[in-house]
Amino acid sequence: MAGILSAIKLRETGFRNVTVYEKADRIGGTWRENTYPGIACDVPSHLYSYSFAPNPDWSHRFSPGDEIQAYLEDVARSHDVMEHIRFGDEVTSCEFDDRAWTIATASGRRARADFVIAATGVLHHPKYPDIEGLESFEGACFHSARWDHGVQLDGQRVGVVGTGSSGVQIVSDVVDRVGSLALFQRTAQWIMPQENPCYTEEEKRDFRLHPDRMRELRDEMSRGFTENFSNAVVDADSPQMAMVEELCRKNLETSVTDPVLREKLRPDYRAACKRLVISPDFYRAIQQPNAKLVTERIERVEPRGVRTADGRLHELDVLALATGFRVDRFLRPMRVTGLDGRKLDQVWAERPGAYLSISIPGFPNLFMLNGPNGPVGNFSLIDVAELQLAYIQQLIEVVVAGRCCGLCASEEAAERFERDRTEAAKRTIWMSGCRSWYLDDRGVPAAWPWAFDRFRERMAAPDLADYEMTA
Ligand code: N01
Repeated sequence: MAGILSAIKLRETGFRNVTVYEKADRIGGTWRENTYPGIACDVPSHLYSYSFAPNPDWSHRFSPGDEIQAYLEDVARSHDVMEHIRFGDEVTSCEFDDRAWTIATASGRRARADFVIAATGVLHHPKYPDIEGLESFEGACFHSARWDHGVQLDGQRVGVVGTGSSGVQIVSDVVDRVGSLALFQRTAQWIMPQENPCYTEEEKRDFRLHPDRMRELRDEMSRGFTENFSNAVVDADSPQMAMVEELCRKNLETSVTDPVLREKLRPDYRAACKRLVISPDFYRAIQQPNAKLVTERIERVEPRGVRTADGRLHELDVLALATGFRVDRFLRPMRVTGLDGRKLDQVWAERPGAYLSISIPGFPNLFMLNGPNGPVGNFSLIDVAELQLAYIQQLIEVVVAGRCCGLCASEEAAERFERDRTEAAKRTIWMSGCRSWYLDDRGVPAAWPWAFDRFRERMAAPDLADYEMTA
């Protein structure tokens, strides 16, 4: 998503020599990799679209993953991006030598670049659980982001580990066709109810005839999302968070009839502390007669299934691991070397960081989209990337105008940003007492801890006093 955006916008502003490196043989990022049953985006589709490429054909308010994949391919094609992509060639290293970057790829190619934009994504590297005996399982076993569509599910005994957004969507989708379904829950999740109506043919025709209506709808959705959620998650005491909590609690009370199951599904932390799960039908799914919620700790996996701490063996044919992602990777495993031989691996040895999530001191003319500690999870990442790219383009302009050869954030600015960020994080809902992928090794949310409006303001124009320029 962010790589396509970069190619389109850079070319629009006159850059002719733009290459996009894609290690796979198809574009799409998250939407190419995640094809599990039931996948959809929980940001409304008219908002989860590029601002410059509204799509009248979205089928639902929250459209499924394959539609998003097709949309991204469409946009890339119609904006002539495809011819700028080198497919199937993984970037292995980027090295700065005082003037420019040398990009090396797995195929042995070496290319020079004045600027490097890293659009490598956040939720990309699957996190496999460390469960004893996992490899001994005799059935089919795969991660949610590596779904094996060759495996038959109909009538099978299916196990799902994990109750994040992926696990919940998988369970809701497959329950009606599998023989039995066991959901292994380590931590209960709050579930935000959400209707997902489809757009009628008439509405789509109307969008086609009046594209302004899509823009208006996008703006309206963006405003609603920002005010009711994005701006509010950073203040645990906000009335909006209390409202979200009430909606989730009511959803649980009214949707789950069995009091024992209801208590098993009740989280012991505040709603939206973990990334909020949005689902119209998870509670329906988990109450089906062929479904069971397993809350006993997984002891080990055996050839025939999953053994829990109470000694029970849950026999399975298929085991899906919806266990999330390693969220601290970003550009890695690429080897990135900046000024004076500085290695990114060393700079990020403790944890990844960057000034405004975009620039790393000592790494001139390297900029990240959806980099470390940026707004993740609670916003449209397309909006985020568009704002970041417009900011990065202003930095590039400084170099192109001849004011310097290269620029990157100063150490002082990066430290100040990190200090302020860590302090502000204390007030967020993410630090109200739960374990989640937002929290880094210190328990500090690796996210933008201020209102989304503040992010927009900071992205409007760079403060060049925070940057070091090289002659
Ligand atoms: O992953 P997660 P995800 N034994 O990290 C459990 C986006 N997304 O792929 O809570 C047992 O949220 C873990 O348990 P616990 C969205 O930003 C969006 O679901 O740590 N269980 C947890 O339940 C989302 O937040 C959409 O105790 C283990 C689960 O696995 C992000 O991607 C759809 C375990 C991991 O949940 C990631 O979501 C999908 C173990 N050893 C994803 N290890 C939409 O837009 C982990 N778990 C709808």
